[in-house]
This record gives sequence, structure tokens and C-alpha cells, in this order.
Amino acid sequence: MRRCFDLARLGAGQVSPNPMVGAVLVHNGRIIGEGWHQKYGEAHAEVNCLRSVAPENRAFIPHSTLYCSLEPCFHHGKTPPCVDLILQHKIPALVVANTDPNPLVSGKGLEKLKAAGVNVKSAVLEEEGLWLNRFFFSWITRKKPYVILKWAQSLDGFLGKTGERTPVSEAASIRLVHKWRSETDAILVGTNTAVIDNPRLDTRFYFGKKPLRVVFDTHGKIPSNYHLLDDSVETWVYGPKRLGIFIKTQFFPQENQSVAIPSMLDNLAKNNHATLMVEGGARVLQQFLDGNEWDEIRLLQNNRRLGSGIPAPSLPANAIPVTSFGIGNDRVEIFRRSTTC
Ligand code: AOF
Ligand code: ZN
Repeated sequence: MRRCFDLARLGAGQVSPNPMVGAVLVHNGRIIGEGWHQKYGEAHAEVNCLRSVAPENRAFIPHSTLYCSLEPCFHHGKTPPCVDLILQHKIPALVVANTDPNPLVSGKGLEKLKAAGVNVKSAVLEEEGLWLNRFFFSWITRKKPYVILKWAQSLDGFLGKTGERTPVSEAASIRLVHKWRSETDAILVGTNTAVIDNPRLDTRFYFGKKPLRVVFDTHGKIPSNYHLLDDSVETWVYGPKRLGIFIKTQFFPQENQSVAIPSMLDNLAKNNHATLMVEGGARVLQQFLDGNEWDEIRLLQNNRRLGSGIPAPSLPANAIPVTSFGIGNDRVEIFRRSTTC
């Protein structure tokens, strides 16, 4: 199953809002097929796994066990049901990590396979699977994007100097942030960050997709020659419409930032954006924390002091540490929101 998860992760950033799914076919302790869901709208993991079986191994398929990180689909979506494929290939045994919360599937896939005599084992490494696909599970069950708050702070707890762009993180961490962006559907910054930093919010230090940029500009303060108003990638501006021709930029006139947050989250989910990464600044991060509108915090802790500046937000009491690791001179700490308080 861990191999399924590793394969699934290869689809990161390419399949959203679909889940990342991996499948492995095993005959007598030997892997004879592997596959993953590679791109939204294209073949599912099970299809790619069966396609990968070499001609000399095809006769083993009806005597093999299929491991799949997600319950095989039951519905006719953009591709035919994987359940039917498993039955056509007469695969006698199936092991899955998670049932598919998609109402079109939700247990029906496993039921159909069991009824046809397939030996089904479910909930194997279920927690790991839930964490792997936390964006998808959030989007499909809560109709909300999974919200990640990301900030970098100095050793003495500052986000940056007041009123000036202040590099806090190391080059390696910046690359990591670009990787995170490429795995995220949308990135948000507030007006102050947009005005002070003139960020691009792109993925120039990593490969992969360019996420939707979202910015609060409630009083129209962002200079019109700034990157976020360059119409180079899909951008949502919560603020007054600007003069000029915009093709990839949409404006949502909105004067109150705290009112804008819920409607923005709703709008993201409706447009198939399953994740949002909030990259600052202090005010926007605090609004998400105060509204308990967050699921995960990614904190980049640098080892140098700034002496003064904008204080970083305090970690909320319901933040549970998940993992931490070093990168250059930074330490990355990941927290998730406790669901019990
Ligand atoms: C699987 N294997 O690899 C994936 C599944 O529009 P479609 O046809 O691509 O269907 C998307 C839905 O199928 C998605 O919301 C989820 O319920 C399931 N994803 N199922 O059997 C896969 N990616
Ligand atoms: Zn499928």
C-alpha cells in the first residue's frame, strides 16, 4: 500500500480536484503491474496499472491481488468505472486504503466487487491515505478548499521589517515553497503583501502547474503595473475593477476583507479548486486563524534575528504538530488543525 501511495504522489499538482491514486498488481509476492492517476480527466490508476502488465505476465492477472489506495470507482465519469475493469480481468482479490467519499461511489464500488465474489480488504493504512488525499477529502465532503497557512519567521518571531520586502527564508526553502505552490490550486495574499512585496506568486523555481492567484485589493491600492495585475496567469482580484483589457484576471468588487473570505472559499470550491495556500501577510493570516478557517500551517523558521518588525502570528492552541525537517538553515514545521476543539 505504501508503494501505491508513492505512485499516487507522482500525480501531485496534476489531478486536482481528483484524488491522487496509485495501484499495484501483485502475483505470488511479485509486482507485475503499477500505475497511477497522472492527469485530471485521464485514465485512473487501475487502468494504468493493468496496462503496464507485460505480455508474459498477463496470464497471471486472474490470480493476482490488486492494491489500490482508493476504492475503485463505480460511476461513468470522464472514464468508465474501474470496478467493471477489475471484474473483466477476473481479479480475485483487492486491498484498499480508503473508501471514496464521492457520493457517486461511496462504498458502492466495494459492494459491487464483494457481491461478485472478489475478496475485498479495506481500511489498510487508512490514516496515511486520508492524509495523502486531505485536499480531495476536504473538497468533496465539505465543499470547501483545504486551507494551508504558510509563513516564514525569523528566530525572534518576525515576518519581516515593517513596510519593506524582507527576505527571511533560505534559497532552498524558497524552492520548496514553489514546489508547494505547484501542488496547490490557489495562492492568496492580502493587500499589504501585494503592495510591499510586489509578488509574482508563480512557480519559477520548480516545475509543474501555475496555480490561480488570489489577492485582496479591497480599496484598489495595488499599483496597476504590479505583477499581480499583469494578467499573465489566472488571477482573482477581490477589489474594484481596473481599467484596461483583462483576459485571465477576474475582479470581484468587495470592500470588506472578512466578508470576502467565506465567499472566496465558496467560489474556489465551486470552481474545482480543492486547495488554497495563504501566503500572508500578518493581517490575512490572523483573519484565517481567528475564523478557524484553516486546516494546516506550514511554518518556515529561520535561524537569524531581525531585531524588530511585524510579529508573526502565534500558533493557535488547536495546532497539532505533524512533522518537521531541516532545509538549509531553515526548519520547516507542519501543523494540522485539531478536529476535536
Ligand atoms: C478510481 N481510480 O485513479 C481515481 C478515482 O471524472 P473521472 O472519471 O476521472 O472520475 C473522477 C472521480 O473518480 C473522483 O472524484 C473520485 O471519486 C474517483 N477517482 N477513482 O477508481 C482513480 N482518481
Ligand atoms: Zn476509476
